Amino acid sequence: MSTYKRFIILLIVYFIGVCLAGKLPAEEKRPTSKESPAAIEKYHDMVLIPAGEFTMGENTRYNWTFMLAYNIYDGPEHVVYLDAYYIDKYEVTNEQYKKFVDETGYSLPRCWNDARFNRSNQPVVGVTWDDAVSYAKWAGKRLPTEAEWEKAARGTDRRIWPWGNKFDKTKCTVWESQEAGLRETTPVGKYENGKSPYGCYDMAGNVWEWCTDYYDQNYYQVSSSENPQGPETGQQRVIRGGGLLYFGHYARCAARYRVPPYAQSPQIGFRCAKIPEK
Ligand SMILES: [Ca+2]
Repeated sequence: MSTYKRFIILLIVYFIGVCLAGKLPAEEKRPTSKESPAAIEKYHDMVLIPAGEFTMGENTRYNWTFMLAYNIYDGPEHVVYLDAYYIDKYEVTNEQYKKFVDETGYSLPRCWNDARFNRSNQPVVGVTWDDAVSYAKWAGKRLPTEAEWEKAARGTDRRIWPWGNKFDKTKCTVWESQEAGLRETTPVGKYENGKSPYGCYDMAGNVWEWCTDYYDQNYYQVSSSENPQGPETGQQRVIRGGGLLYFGHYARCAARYRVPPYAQSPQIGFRCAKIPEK
């Protein structure tokens, strides 16, 4: 092979390399937080979601009719960059919430004495948005933003449910998976095969989970593409993930729902998030 041909081949290889490097996802181009051994020990019940982009929202318009006619739209899909953050692997349990109440004298939530919901390893329910925020502060954490919640649930491949794109009632606690007559939450972490790509449990179903954001149906039209924090004001707060008495359709990772912050539902709980310490 002539020197000239070798030069041309090397030039082509070089340009292909440059083009591929330019297409690396943001996750690989931006620095991510490293977990120190101390952090792993301290936050063993949380997972570190690396910095980077993911696709948020779903473009599908669901015209779904069952008893009621729905026109559900959780879009448009849009790419969002998030800094690294920790998020709880599990919904906050009654056992964890009791420690908070015992230490602070905070009032007990509604449903505390309801035998369907008050076992130690079931998720705490009947808590308002303010209750959830107060617990999170006490724990040295905070509620996740809606974007943080969704990325933790679906990862970066636009999947519909935490485990993939096909609904499976054996991987979550929703209406379709309830045994006859059983209308109660399940212990957190029950569904090993229902985990999210990052290892978070019960992101689909069991209890809806409070997020920090105010709700606005049209927010995705104007939201920031980096670390969106939700609308500045509003009347309702976002809840995510579906609940035990909701159809699996509402447990889609991108499904959005909202309730007034003072709601005390046996189907609403929460999990916490945290920015890594520098
Ligand atoms: Ca849940």
